[in-house]
Amino acid sequence: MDESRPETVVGSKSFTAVAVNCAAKAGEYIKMKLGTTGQPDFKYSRQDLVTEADKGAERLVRNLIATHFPDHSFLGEEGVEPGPEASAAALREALEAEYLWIVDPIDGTTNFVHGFPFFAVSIALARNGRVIVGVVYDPVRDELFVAERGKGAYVRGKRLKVSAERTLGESLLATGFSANPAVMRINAREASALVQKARNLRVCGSAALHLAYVAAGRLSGFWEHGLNAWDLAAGSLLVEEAGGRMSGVNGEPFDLRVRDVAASNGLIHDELLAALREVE
Ligand code: 2AM
Ligand code: CA
Repeated sequence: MDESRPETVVGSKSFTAVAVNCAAKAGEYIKMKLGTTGQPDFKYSRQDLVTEADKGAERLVRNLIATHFPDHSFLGEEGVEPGPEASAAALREALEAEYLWIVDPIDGTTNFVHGFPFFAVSIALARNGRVIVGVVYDPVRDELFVAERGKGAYVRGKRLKVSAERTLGESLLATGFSANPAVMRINAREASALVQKARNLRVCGSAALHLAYVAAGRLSGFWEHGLNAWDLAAGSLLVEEAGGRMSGVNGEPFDLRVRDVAASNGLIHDELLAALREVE
């Protein structure tokens, strides 16, 4: 027994085991709350919603992680003031930690509020600013997507692999509409242009699940503007470990500070970025 560790530390569970356990527990909790949370509160705008379920699930995950790893830092969507500037500032500070857990208790809150069954718990662990574990859990389908850096990405014990489409014309794409009206207008023009080039376009309302679907080969590519680290951290590792590519929409290398993001099977990435660049 290590005397220097507080009594609350539970054994030597692996980071991934804790992430999986937290995601499963939080997923069960939000599924139980589905349809019972009443009116949401507005955060930054009338599109930016939060419910008691978001706050309760985040508390649950934060407490579980603190039990296992009391020295680790924690960045959760509900612990940060609303708005892009506050998010960026919180992330800058948080990334200085050696171990940082990045948690979105419900990615797809608007869907959750409306009972549209496409939302997920997203939990990632970054070491010195680089994601090393990522878990995205869809409690409705009971699909838990998990990745460890260098060890691949899995769902239900099956290794994930991105899809094989080579052109936009054969691709099923997804995007997400930001709550910011100016960004939404740009995004609407992009969506209009891209849907004409691709096989089709989906806008399902959870960036974390869209990324998991790119990793699983169910979507060929995805882009969205104005995302936060908690929307992206876990899903980005799923995509990379499934053989896909992450970048900024202008082609810059992906890291947790990038907010305008493209993800794909790799094969269509340059064509996707070029098509986005063409949009006026
Ligand atoms: P959320 O449900 O956790 O808020 C949908 O297009 C994606 O954008 C979701 O991942 C959603 O995460 C995120 N999102 C919704 N409103 C947002 C906002 N105001 N700022 C940043 N991201 C937002
Ligand atoms: Ca989110």
